[in-house]
Amino acid sequence: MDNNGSQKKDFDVITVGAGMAGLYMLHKLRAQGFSAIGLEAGDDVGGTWYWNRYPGARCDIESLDYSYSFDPELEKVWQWSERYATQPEILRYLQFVADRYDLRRDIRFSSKVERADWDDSTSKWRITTANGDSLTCQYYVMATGCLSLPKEPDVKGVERFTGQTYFTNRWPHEGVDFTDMRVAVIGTGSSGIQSIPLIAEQASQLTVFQRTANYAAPANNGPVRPEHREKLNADREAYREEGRWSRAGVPLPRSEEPYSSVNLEERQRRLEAGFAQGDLLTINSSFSDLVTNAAANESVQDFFRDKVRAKVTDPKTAEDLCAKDFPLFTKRLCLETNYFKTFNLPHTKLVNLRRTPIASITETGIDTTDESMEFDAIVFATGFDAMTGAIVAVDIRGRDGISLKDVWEEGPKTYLGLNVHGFPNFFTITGPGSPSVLSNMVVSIEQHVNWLTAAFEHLRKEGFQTIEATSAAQDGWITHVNDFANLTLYPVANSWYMGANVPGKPRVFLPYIGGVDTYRQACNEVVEQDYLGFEQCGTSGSRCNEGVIRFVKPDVQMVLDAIAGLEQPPLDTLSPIQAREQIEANTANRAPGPEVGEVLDGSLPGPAGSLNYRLYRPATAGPHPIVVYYHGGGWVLGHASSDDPFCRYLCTQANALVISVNYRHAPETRFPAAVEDAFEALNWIGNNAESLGGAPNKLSVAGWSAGGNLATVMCQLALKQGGPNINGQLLVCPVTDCDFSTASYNENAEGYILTRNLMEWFWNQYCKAEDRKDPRASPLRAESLVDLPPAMVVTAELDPLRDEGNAYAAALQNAGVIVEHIQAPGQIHTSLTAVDMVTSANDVRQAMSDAVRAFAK
Ligand code: N01
Repeated sequence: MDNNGSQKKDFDVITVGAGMAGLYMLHKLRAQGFSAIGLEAGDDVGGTWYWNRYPGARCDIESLDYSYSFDPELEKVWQWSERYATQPEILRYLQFVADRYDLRRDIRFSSKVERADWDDSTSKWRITTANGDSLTCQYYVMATGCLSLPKEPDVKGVERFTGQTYFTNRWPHEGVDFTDMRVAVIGTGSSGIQSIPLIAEQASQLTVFQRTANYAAPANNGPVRPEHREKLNADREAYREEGRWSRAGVPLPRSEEPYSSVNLEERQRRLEAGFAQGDLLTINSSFSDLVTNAAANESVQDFFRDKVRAKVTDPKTAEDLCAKDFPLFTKRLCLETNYFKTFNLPHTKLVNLRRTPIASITETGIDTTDESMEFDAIVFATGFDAMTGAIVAVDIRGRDGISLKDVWEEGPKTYLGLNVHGFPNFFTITGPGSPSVLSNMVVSIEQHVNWLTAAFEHLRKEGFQTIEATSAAQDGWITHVNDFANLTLYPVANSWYMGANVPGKPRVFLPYIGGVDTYRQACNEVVEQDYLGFEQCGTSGSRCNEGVIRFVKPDVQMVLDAIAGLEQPPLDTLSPIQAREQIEANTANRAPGPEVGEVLDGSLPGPAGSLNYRLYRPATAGPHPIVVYYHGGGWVLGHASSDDPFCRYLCTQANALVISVNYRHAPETRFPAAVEDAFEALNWIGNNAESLGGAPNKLSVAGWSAGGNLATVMCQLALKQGGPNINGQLLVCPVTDCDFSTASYNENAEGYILTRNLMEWFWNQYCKAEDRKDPRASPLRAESLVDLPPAMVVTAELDPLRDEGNAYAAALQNAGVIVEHIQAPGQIHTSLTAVDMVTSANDVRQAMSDAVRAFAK
């Protein structure tokens, strides 16, 4: 039955937009027996490729990859003529797809959606269009694209110009002839960079107004690369599957090597090869850290700038065309064909708006602060209100009439970029919080459509009418999206990824940067866990597996993955000597931590022989407060320098003399040897504070894990024995008790490096069962904690020791001790001290060093 123009008013699904996403959605829905209609503002299919008809418009992902994969037959009958197809060819492709699957009969064109209202009593959406149509549906899907709502031209005097005005993203269908015209182009993003060389071919004069220079690689366009076609043809499904499980939706090898680990010659070779390849992804994939390491990024920026200087003859123009204001890749890289060379043409001029901003557009041209210029036409290549603009352009009202625009006032909130809490049965294809614009859009579109249509099928089968993200699941996802973005340089740039191009738009990183592969895995796991974090409701009841799909911080997860990749035996299956060897080998190549003024190794007299220590002195003038530090390692592993990066961190950040002291280890010497050594060392350091360069009476203790246990035991002993005077205690994931029955021991028994088994192994090595309740082993069991020094207790959410650390913080507080307590979400036992490796713990670490500073005051 034809839905287009029919009187039918109620559908299973209404999908908005007839671009790549909308077309595939309709095709899938029909195949699965859902009644569906597409509403499209334009008068034909094509979406972005319908509107963006400016000269030079092409895709920037190779056409073989930038095409549907859902039908192998389609892939055979459609052959791309070029590596990067032009807009007309891509539009023809989408028209071909619409015809081939007879999709037009289910699309109403020239139907701009204005409102969407959820009706709780019927569990349906009511969709209202500008031409007065009012339709209802169970599921409402916005397939409106990420770059579809043009940004308002925010240039003074824009309405005064009496010549011709064009917008790249709303280009006249009949084309524009610029012959003999004086043309201005404002904007040098992808649209400007693609259109400028072609406009220059016609115009008598071309003036480009550039506010921010962009990085661009050569497109090196031409026929489809034979080796590319061969690779696809050899095994289409394997090729497509590789794309689906890749970082950016294109099958491409990714280097695991950081930039600094590669020698100069090899770096240059890879950069040149990537540049010659002519694509967006190869250079970035040639090293592991170009978007996370500022120094590496800066170095590759130089490479790009040198390429511009080599192409542009006038040195001043060349310099102006060199991107300098943001890290490479943090705005979308542009692909150029003759863009830079266009500025060598005598009738082309570049105006650097940073030097001479536009004062106003006038009736006849553009005035900068420096000169008045006359034009016949002005082309605005000024971009889009990206990712959220087209969605909130519709007045979408969820439960109780809440407005999506209001909910998103401080930035979009979504679960998986698919659904929003408070808006049941409402979905966005490639919405904010999904890889979308950071990926090959077609791969991401297909993934979303497949996920959604499978979800609709599931709900139908299970008899549910509605599905809606829970607030907790959504909050968890937003945190995860931000955590990932914060590991990168992206938030630094004033890009449309950050919403920074639209005045007044909240500054939030919009897409998900964890990768298409990682994202797909998360979406799959949500389904496998019975739609984790979604509430599913029907007339006969509701079901919700409440939870957060990604709660481990992304960089912590990377560490876990790297360790899992080593496939080493668990420490608790080894002898103590083997365990020590394994740990030493694993940490041999770790990042060293920050530079300090001086590192000194020495020894001090212990109760049973001398004890080594390592002293870290700040570069600032002393004397410094002293922190006596006790290393971690379950009383079995480690030594005075085994927490080197963290000690360096504390030294520089807290401006303190950190002295990491060794103590005798188990099983060779068992409890209470470590306690006796630790106390003797503390006393010796207290007595020798001045000769060590420390400030008298400014002594605090710190320790991680078993070292945290010793640190607080020191405070208890010092109080009992009348000295030394300790100003404060920093306890990082401390062992405070021998009880294995806590919730955290059960929840985090496995999978986060410190396991329950390993902790049992440590206790068994360290302490006889009958000694374990001694407060010198289990300080939580001390009779009183009154009068202990101020404490900072830091625990990690995903640590078996979390609850005993939390209990200790609470017990200190109850005893009247000044306590600062942080439970770090998404962190594990070993990540808080993993300086440089786990940057998501930077805030917590900063709080630790602030606390240590405060102890000394
Ligand atoms: O838009 P943009 P776009 N005064 O926002 C300037 C995709 N795309 O349409 O950077 C003066 O990138 C603005 O300057 P600044 C692709 O994902 C793909 O070019 O804000 N200048 C900037 O130079 C791309 O990233 C293809 O300082 C003003 C430019 O206008 C995305 O679409 C092709 C200004 C806007 O650049 C957007 O690209 C085209 C003002 N008031 C687009 N306001 C393919 O190849 C803005 N600008 C597939």
